[in-house]
Amino acid sequence: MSDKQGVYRFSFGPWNIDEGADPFGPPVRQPIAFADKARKAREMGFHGLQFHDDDAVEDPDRKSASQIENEATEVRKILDQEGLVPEFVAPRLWFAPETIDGAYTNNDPACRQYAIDRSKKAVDIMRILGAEYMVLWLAREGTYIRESKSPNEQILLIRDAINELLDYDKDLRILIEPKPNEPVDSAIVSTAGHAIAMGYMTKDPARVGCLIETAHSMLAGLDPSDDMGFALAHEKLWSVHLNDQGGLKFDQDKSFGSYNLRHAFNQVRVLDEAGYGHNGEWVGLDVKTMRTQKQEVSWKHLSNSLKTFQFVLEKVRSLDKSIQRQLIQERDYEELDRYILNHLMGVPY
Ligand code: XUL
Ligand code: MN
Repeated sequence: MSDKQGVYRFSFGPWNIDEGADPFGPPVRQPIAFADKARKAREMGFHGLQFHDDDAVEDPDRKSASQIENEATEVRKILDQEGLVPEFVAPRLWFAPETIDGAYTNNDPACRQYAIDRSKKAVDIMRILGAEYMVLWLAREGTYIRESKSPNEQILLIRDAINELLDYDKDLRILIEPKPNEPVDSAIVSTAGHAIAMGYMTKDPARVGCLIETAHSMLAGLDPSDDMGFALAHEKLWSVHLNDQGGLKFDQDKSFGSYNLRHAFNQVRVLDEAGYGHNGEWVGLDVKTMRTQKQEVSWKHLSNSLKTFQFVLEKVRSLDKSIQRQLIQERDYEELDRYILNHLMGVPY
């Protein structure tokens, strides 16, 4: 990696190279084997991979402990061969019939138990892979109609579930990835503020942080760089999912900076100025292959996102701080706007 990238470690998840199915049409590409994705990750300059539990062990609900151990060990071998680090494991708590009405907040206690058991399996998989932490995207914890669940009870149920996982593994660190909607109409832990407050409610707040995803902040109508700053001020920004989003639509997971370069600039600026990455924090991507892409170029959104990060990082580090300071002092923010735009466009100021 070039010096410009400094301390940053980059990752993505195997689901970020997909077959192109969407709610309106079938797959348009052949699946790519995990080993090929891992090789491609290394070739593109990534340092690690992210996992859902079933990205590592297919259908863990139907596997014994020893089957889980064997399958996860095979994945670990591939990672080792490629020199890649497993960043996290996230339990997929939104696919099984038991999670139709939520996982930890399901109205049926048997379904809630399923969600806890499945999460514990994800911890086991995490340990076999050697992943650094667990990510909880609380996909179906919320409602389609308000009267179906109590909002305060949902918060307490999620707290209790997290406490049970913290007890299950005394070294476990959990990163909550907030998102305001999709798949449910209204998610209960919807923003950085909710995620961090949830962590403080648990029995060991020092082991609960958050992961901010660009698109998720934007879907909440917020600026992702502000959300990152908020989490940094709480010392809770333990990972990020960089991508992009064209306004309040479905979760688009576009390539980083592809929609709003200035947004990308400001996210990297906030991270870099805060010394993010110096303690090993990852720069994760969560970007989706365009459905139009042919098989042989179905990874370009990843290399493009990485290139954009490098480009924007160079812009962040070459910003003339004395000009910025002076314009702030003069309170001439129109001129500051001009300076930033010129800088981003490469036009002399
Ligand atoms: C969903 C999302 C997930 C999480 C991991 O929008 O971002 O892929 O990142 O479960
Ligand atoms: Mn994500």
